[in-house]
Amino acid sequence: MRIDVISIFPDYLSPLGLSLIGKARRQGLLDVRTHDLRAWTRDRHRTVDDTPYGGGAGMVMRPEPWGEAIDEVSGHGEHLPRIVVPGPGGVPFSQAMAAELAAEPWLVFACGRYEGIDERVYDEYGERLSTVSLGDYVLNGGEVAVLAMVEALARLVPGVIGNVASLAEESHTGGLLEYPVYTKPPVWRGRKVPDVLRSGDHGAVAAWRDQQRRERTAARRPDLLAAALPASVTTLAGVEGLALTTAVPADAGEILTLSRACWLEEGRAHDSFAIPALVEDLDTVREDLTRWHTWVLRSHGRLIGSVRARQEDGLWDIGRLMVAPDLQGRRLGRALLEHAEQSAPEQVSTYGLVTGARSVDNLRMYRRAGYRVVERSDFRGVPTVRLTKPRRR
Ligand code: JEB
Repeated sequence: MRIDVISIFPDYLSPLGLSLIGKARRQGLLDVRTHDLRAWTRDRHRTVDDTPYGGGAGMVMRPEPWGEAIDEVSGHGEHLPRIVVPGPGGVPFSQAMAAELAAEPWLVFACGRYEGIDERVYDEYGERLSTVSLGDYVLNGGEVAVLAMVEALARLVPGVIGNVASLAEESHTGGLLEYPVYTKPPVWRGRKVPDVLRSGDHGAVAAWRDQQRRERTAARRPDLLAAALPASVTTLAGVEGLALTTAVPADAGEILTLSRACWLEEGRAHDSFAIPALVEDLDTVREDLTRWHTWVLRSHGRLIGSVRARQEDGLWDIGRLMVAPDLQGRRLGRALLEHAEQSAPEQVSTYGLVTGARSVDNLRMYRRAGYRVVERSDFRGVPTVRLTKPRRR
């Protein structure tokens, strides 16, 4: 991957020669080139700034050196690099953006100073250029932001981090903060390492760490909790990169596909393919997204599960609980069910759902989750059961 950085303080970027990024450069994994913006000035004083039109404090970076610098660095090949301009008013930088940028073959970072860069430079490069903010505080220029962004994205470039397992672990945190870590000595200044971590009980360690993550997230980042996975999912092994989100219309096609795959077995078990989840069309799925609260579970972007719910008087009606056939039997369905239950509004006193009378595996799971059969019925010749569960408070 090639990274060019243009700045009036190229020395500010010297840390990019150190540690893992320095090593990756020496190994040829990263081609980082820094440039002095003043090389593209033409006057005796190598001027890059001027007073703002319309008045106001400070100075603004003139557009000409930026245009010439970006054009010369970018060349005129078939594939032009994406341009990233750090600024306090940009789109917030995130791990997702780091992953997106890490997948680019070539990036140009343009570090502004003073009050920023003449707006026409942003207009000139249109879609090729993104303004990105490191966070909600004010820096003096873009250099520190570039150091942070390059560090975050470089470690996602294959080969830059030797230890691949540490990356896998990060993608498995389920939207919660990290658990606290300890090493030797077992007692330091009278402070003991928690006994459970030295117990050798892997299950107890996993449960303790999950609990710690939840407490920390609630205390420090309550904004993350709503999207976090239920406790039962974060301790699951073997399914990585999980993200649970509210479904949007763009999810409808994948939900339809997954429904068909999941309810085919139900159709077989009941000798009927007239089951709604099997026969409905895309428009119905889309329309239902407006009538139900629907959640989708993804693993590295792949839709692997879904569930929906809506309120009917005091009842929280849960339905369309599905998990991709190759990932069933890992408690993901149970986790989605718990998530739907926890999302019920205050007034709800009972959870309810309907399933096929011959769906033995599903019925066993619902029973274990606390559901009991309250009614037997039949839908177009298919025997069904209605189950309910009182809400615990
Ligand atoms: C980035 C920059 C400045 C208004 C006030 C001050 C170029 N998260 C961030 N905070 N500040 C910056 C940033 C990022 N990314 C940032 C580039 C420049 C601040 N300034 C100073 C600009 N506008 C100039």
